[in-house]
Amino acid sequence: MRASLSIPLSRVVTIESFIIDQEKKHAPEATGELSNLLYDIGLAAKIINSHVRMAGLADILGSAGAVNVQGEVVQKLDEFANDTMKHALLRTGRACLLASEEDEEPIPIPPGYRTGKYTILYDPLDGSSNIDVNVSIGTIFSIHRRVSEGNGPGELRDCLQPGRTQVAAGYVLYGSSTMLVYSTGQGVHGFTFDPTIGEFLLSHPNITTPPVGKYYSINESNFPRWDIRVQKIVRCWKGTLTEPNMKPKNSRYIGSLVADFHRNLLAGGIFAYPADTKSPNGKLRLLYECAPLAFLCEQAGGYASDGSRPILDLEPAELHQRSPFFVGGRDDVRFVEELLAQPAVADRRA
Ligand code: FDP
Repeated sequence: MRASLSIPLSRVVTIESFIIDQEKKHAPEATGELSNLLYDIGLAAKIINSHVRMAGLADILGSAGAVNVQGEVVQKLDEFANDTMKHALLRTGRACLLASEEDEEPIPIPPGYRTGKYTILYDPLDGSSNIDVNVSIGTIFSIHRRVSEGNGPGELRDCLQPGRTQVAAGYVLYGSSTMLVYSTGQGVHGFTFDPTIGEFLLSHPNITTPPVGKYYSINESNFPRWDIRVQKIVRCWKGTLTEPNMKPKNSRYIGSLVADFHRNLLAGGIFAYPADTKSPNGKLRLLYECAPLAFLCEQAGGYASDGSRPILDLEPAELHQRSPFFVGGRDDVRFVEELLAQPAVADRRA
């Protein structure tokens, strides 16, 4: 139920007041810059949300590159989301460099604007193949403190940091309601957008995820392309193969990472996008997708792995690097690591 429906509006906790309280409690010496950066992202989320809610009207208003009834050029939603994030983050003096899943190169601060101490990496609209069919999509973000010295332009190495050093990460889910979920390393907190007052309200404080979940989420059409050990893991989840430490699970796969991750975070489960013969390094992007969700999951008591190593410990070599990804309940992900550590031999029971 929406917080505003059960709590008097005068008593609800907005995302702004929550961030300030968290900062006062955990980092009284902080300058407030990270808090402001989170507000900037919250504002971008509201703008993207208002356009996502109009997406069904795109055919009426015209498709990408076409001219709408007002004579304006209609932008594709993912391009719009990317531009909105840039506009919200580039000119505030808080960032030294941005990186977007939609841009080949890092995005510098425009000339004449101050550079700050943070880099923000983001996927402006993840699950974009779902936009046209009215299925939930999301925005994912990851924030690091710069490692290059001084206050000049940011450098590539400011972006290429392991997930462990993130100072904050989060996502916005444009679903049946819009939610912003984030962590600055003090737990994971979820806010639901109340369109009647235009605010994100605290609805899910201190989210935790169970060590063993009831769902598994994977694109099973890739089954023939997986390593024999991944096939075995999925058979255990389905219940067609039995292992002492694994009870069968229920399958749920939307094919929209933020939505799949969010459901499993709240209800308990494991999401997997392993390597396969078509995508030998996996499909998902380490910096824009895996690392921020791994950070949130660990903060909620879960775990994320590339199959043998914690996602948060991976040292990125490239901006758009991909990684196999297993994320969810701690024991569920450890089970994957254990089975992947075994020799790749056919199981006679399978
Ligand atoms: P999409 O291709 O629709 O943009 O990383 C992108 C992503 O969606 C994720 O959101 C989603 O989890 C995954 O790819 C789905 O991939 P498959 O279609 O291969 O299952």
